[in-house]
Amino acid sequence: MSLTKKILIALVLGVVVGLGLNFVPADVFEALDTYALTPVGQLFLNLIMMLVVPIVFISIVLGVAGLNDPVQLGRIGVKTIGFYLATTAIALVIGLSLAYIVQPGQEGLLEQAGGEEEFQQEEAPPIMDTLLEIIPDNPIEAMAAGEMLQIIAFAIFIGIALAKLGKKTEGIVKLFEQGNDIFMFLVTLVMKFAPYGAFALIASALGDAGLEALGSMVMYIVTVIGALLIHAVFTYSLAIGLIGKGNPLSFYKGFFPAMTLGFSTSSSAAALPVSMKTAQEALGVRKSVSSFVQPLGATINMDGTAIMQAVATVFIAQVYGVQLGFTDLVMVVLTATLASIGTAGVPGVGMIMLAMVLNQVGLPVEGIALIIGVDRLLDMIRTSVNITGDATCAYVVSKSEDRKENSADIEAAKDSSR
Ligand code: DAS
Repeated sequence: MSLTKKILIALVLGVVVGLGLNFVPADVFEALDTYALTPVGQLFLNLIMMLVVPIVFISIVLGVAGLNDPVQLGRIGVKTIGFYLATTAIALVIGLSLAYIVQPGQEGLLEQAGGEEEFQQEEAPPIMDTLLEIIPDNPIEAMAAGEMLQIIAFAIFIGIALAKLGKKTEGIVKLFEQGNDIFMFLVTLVMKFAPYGAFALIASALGDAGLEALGSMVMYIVTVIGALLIHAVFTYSLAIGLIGKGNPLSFYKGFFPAMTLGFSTSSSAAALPVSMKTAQEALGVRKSVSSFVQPLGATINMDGTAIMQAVATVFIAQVYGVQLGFTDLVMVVLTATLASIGTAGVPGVGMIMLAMVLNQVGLPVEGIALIIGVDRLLDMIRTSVNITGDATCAYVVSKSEDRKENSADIEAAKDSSR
């Protein structure tokens, strides 16, 4: 049986068992969760997180070194950032529009939902600090701390040096190529454990969410999932079909194993090794493009998260009876887009950024207590959308580079025949 089928079965079993755990005594669930589900889930998460920093560093170094033409790196960079900003803005508009159409929040819901879980507000870094700190003053410390943007920046510099130094450093390039083979092998090895890890993570999350929380939040959950599906199906399919000139169905079929990993781990960073391997092997994305676009996207591009923030902001405003004006909505779009740039793709980061967005439009951060109980479930789905957006960008940019190369070859052939 294929790994994808095993993960799918694990996901279904995880949902069934997770919902079933809502009907066992709380102390039985606690014991099961503490001694079985959480350890297995955390072990799996640690195994893949262990590979993230070396894979991101090595693949970007090789990706940039392979672009022996810095102009090409610049062109890919501009296309990538432009695509990410455009799709995040579209995601926010979809989220805001659906929230206004469905009107999921109603006054007085705060008491019903209980909102018993206290939300510990953490500050996401101010955007200017993030942009200034992209260049690490200590790259080894950046790697130890998992500062993804700093690791990406350092890897780009190393890649440019290797591209420029050419034969002088071909031994180092060989070393990085062998390092890449090592870590790609380890990804395959760790993924054999994925069905067990996925089952444990989902059963634990659903068992913990509690059916009563799910019940009172049903309109909020439906609105978020609806907006995620609209964005994933329409926006990405249009980009794949119209810009990438590809077949959206084969794209989704090929990328599905990575989507299930994003779903079960709720972490773009943890899913990154598999996302890149899948994009390169199943979608035919150029290694040099995938190695640059996807790690960058795992950090700065989170369309699924932007959708949750848009719906949550409107939902909380409705529950508190606050009317959001047009300027408020523009602030939501700006803040949510910028907020996602500074935070890495790890479980629950969307909640941290939501606090920033609520602050920006003057809504009480306490409103987050309403939705925190169901956030883990929605985090799974929106992370899957986040990494699909990154892969879509890599696919579209890679295909445009192919077309550019083909037309250059045709021009060259015409010149030589003249
Ligand atoms: N879990 C985050 C990610 O890894 C998304 C989120 O928290 O919204 O993409």
